[in-house]
Amino acid sequence: MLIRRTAGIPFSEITPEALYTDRRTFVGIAAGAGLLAAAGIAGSTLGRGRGAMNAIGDLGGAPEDKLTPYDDVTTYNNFYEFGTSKADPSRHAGSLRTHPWTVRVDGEVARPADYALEDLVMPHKLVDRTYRMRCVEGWSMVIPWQGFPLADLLKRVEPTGKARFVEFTTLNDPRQMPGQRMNVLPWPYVEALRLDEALNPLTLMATGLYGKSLLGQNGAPLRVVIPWKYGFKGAKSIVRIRLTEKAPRTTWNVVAPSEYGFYGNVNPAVDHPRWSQATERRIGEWRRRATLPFNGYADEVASMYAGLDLRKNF
Ligand SMILES: Nc1nc2c(c(=O)[nH]1)N[C@H]1C(S)=C(S)[C@@H](COP(=O)(O)O)O[C@H]1N2
Ligand SMILES: [Mo]
Repeated sequence: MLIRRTAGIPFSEITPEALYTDRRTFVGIAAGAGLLAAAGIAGSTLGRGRGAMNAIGDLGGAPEDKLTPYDDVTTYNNFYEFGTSKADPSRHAGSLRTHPWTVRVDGEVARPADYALEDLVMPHKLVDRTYRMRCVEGWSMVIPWQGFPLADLLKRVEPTGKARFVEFTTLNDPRQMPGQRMNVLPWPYVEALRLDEALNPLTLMATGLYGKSLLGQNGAPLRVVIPWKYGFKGAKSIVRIRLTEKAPRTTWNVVAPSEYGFYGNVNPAVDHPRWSQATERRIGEWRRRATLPFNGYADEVASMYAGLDLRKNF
């Protein structure tokens, strides 16, 4: 298999490190801006003020959709590779080494390869996308992500005519991931999308949030974000992206098929067998709010499911 590697600036030095002063203004760090310019990806995050968030998926500044504080986004996590309690990932993910990092892209593509992370990410223009995120457990957050559309990557690797699904695999390394020394889930964690879902412009490969590189607990160095689906679909710390003809087996669907379907679309009308999905609690608030069909992204995604029985295909 071809190894793609280019000498150059380490990824750690070119990842946007803009600081958020308030929810709409980025303030660049001068040194960081210089490195970004040198790397040819200036303008991805730094130097963009008002309007930076006006991409697809921007929430439009509705006061009821305030950004979830950075401290909550980085300390209240699900990442069972680092333990099953919400505080475990932020406590234990410091042991995750994210460089060097290789992502295998294979299966039904014309250009299969093992990509060094830099080479996978660098060709893409990074975008800012603030998304509502809804966990199947009934809590939600609003997170300003940085990354690039998965569609851009898929076009680059040229799916074959047989490709119908995209599978994502998380790192499997019990030395770095203490939760993997326990049998809470079959490792590695695997998730998948239909190809049309993967190509939807909302689907993001995230490399950062709040203008900072992803921390281990949020899925560094690369994770997938699908804002109209429950959080479990968004595999973290991805080492392999495989295109397939047949539907891949996905972790939570294998473990509990009656509770977690392949689709995992947010749907307040279809309850989890053990609890209602009609409402949610935004982290940082006490009141419960109504959960929206497709998590509020129906205009962008509902057409992909026309004619599908969403009670059966949950
Ligand atoms: N590899 C892996 N990916 C994962 C999980 C996990 O346990 N392992 N948890 C999922 C669940 S249930 C949720 S809600 C989101 C949480 O992402 P966050 O902690 O960045 O908010 O990650 C998803 N991705
Ligand atoms: Mo979740």
